[in-house]
Order: sequence, then structure tokens, then C-alpha cells
Amino acid sequence: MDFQATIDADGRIEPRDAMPDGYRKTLIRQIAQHAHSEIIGMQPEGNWISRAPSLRRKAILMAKVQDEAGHGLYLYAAAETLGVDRADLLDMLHSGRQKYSSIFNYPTLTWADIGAIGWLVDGAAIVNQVPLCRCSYGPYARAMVRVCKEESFHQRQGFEILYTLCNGTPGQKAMAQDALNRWWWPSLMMFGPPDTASTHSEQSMAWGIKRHSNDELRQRFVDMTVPQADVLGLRVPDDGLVHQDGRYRFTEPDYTELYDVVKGNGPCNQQRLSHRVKAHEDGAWVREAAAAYAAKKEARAA
Ligand code: BYC
Repeated sequence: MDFQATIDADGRIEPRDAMPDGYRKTLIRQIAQHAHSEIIGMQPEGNWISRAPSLRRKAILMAKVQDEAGHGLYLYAAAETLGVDRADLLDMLHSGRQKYSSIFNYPTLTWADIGAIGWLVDGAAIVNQVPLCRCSYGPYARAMVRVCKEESFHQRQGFEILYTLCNGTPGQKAMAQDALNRWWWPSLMMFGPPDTASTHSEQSMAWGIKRHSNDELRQRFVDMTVPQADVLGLRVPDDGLVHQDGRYRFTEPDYTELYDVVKGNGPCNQQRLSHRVKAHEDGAWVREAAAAYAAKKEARAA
């Protein structure tokens, strides 16, 4: 079946199938940005591994951060099936030519922020990524199945951190509220610009890469999250929030802030990128050793 017939039949495109150049480029752009987000996303949470309030919390957080590294690896592998090299993708991240999610340019100031990231950021990621399990490109869709299972676990652990704080001392509950106040708006921005300003949505939806528009997913996230805030006894920091006809009307985030953060002007952009570049440079000896080992093994087999 040719490309368009497969898309029309809601089938899967696989790496060896013919595909338009634009389809390949869009997938590389989105999957690379997604992979970079997972890897950069390790930093705000990694900051708290040494300060987690108990051994149990530390072990859980370490496992979560390792999961994010794993997600990055599945995604780089999925991107490689489109004919790009992982080293080139990393180079584009390090030189600012490829993006990563705006959300990871905000600081984690308190332990409650770790709860808020799990609850809100992983929660937003699930809403965004569950439909990607039905993406028309096979390797990306299959990677998403496992990623989403792990993200659900992450979301529950974040919620549980906040639940514990909200049922603790007044100071702990205030810390949870402060985290929600700071992470709410950036979480809404994770879904991208509004539909009227989204440059890629229409084509990506026609190709079956994205299944829903940015605004549809943002609405879904709000509808899912507000009742969970009620369970926690926290207030979503939006005076315009109204429940109407089974949905929540909400105030849109300030998209000028999103554009500004994406341009590199968020509170932590420079720190995140320089930390990533340093980690890459410090790891050069591992890559060299792995390449030398592989070359030796190949020479022996020949
Ligand atoms: N941040 O036409 P649009 C995670 C860019 S990680 C930065 O709507 P599209 C996790 C967009 O790339 C979560 N850039 O684009 C990890 C485009 O720029 P270019 C990451 C953004 O692609 C650790 C331009 O703005 N998830 O789960 O149709 C711990 C125009 O936008 C953002 C993914 O990456 C943003 N927020 O839709 C916890 C999921 N929004 O490329 C959790 C996969 C937009 O033209 N990605 N831009 O220069 C997607 O679903 C889509 O790429 C987006 C944007 C919804 C993000």
C-alpha cells in the first residue's frame, strides 16, 4: 500500500516504507524534541535526589529520573529509524538548533515541586502522549506505549507526595499550594501555542502524527486535573475557572511567556543547557571506550 492509502486506512508507516520528505522531517523534529525533553527533564528532579526527605523518597525519585533517561533512549532509537544519527541530534540540542519542552526551564525550589512535577508535568505528558500511542509512525507509537505506562506511575507518585504534604502540617500544605501556584501556568504551556497560532498541528493531524490539537489536549488536562486538586484540598490559581456543561472554562496561560521561554529566556535555560553540555563532554570517555570495544569485537568476528 502506498503512503497516503496507509494513512487513509489508519495503518502504520514503518521505517522501510516510502514516506514524503515532510512527514519524515516532522517526525524527526517532534521525536527529537521529545527525546531532548526527557533528558533535560532529568535535571530539575535530579536536583532533589540528595535532598529527598527520606530514604524511601530518595529511592523512588532515583528510579523515576532513571526512567526519564530510558524514555530518552527509546525516543532517540525511534528517531534513528528515520535515518538520523543520535550524535547529530545531540549536537543540535547542544547548539540550540533543536528545542526541548519549555517546562524544564523552571526551577524546583522546594520538595513540593517534585510532587507538582509528577502530578502536573507527568500528568500533562500522559494527556499529550496517550494519543501518540496511535501515531501513524510505528516505532514512535510503540515507544509511547511503554513510556505512557511509566508516566502513569510517575503521576501517581507525584500526587502521593502532594497528598502527604496536604495532610501534614499547615506549613507543608502551604508549600504544596505554592508549588501548584508556580507550576500550573507552565504546565498549561506544555501543550504548545493555541490552535490559532500552532504552525504544525494541521499537517501533523492530517498525517496521523498528532491525533488532537493543542487546545483539545489542554482542555482535557484541565478537566482531569481540577478534580484532583479538589481531592488534595488545593486551589487552582485561576480566578476564571468555572465548571460548565461537564467541562471547565479556564484562563489561557500567557503565551508571550511560552514564546519567551522557548526562545531561551526562561529562568533556567542557560543552566539546563550548560549542564547538559558538560555532562556530554564528561561522558566522552564512555563513548570512546564503548566504540573501541565494539571495534575490537567486530575485528575479532571478521
Ligand atoms: N516547549 O506548531 P506547534 C516529559 C514549539 S517531556 C518548547 O504547536 P507541534 C517528561 C514547537 O516545537 C514532555 N517548544 O508544534 C520528561 C514548534 O517549534 P518548531 C515533552 C514548544 O510540534 C521528564 C513551535 O513551538 N513532550 O514528558 O505541532 C519528566 C510551534 O508549535 C512547545 C513532547 O515533546 C513547548 N511547550 O506541537 C516529566 C511530546 N510547544 O519545531 C515529563 C511530543 C510548542 O517549529 N511533542 N513548541 O521550531 C508534541 O506533542 C508537540 O511537539 C507539541 C508542539 C505539542 C509540544
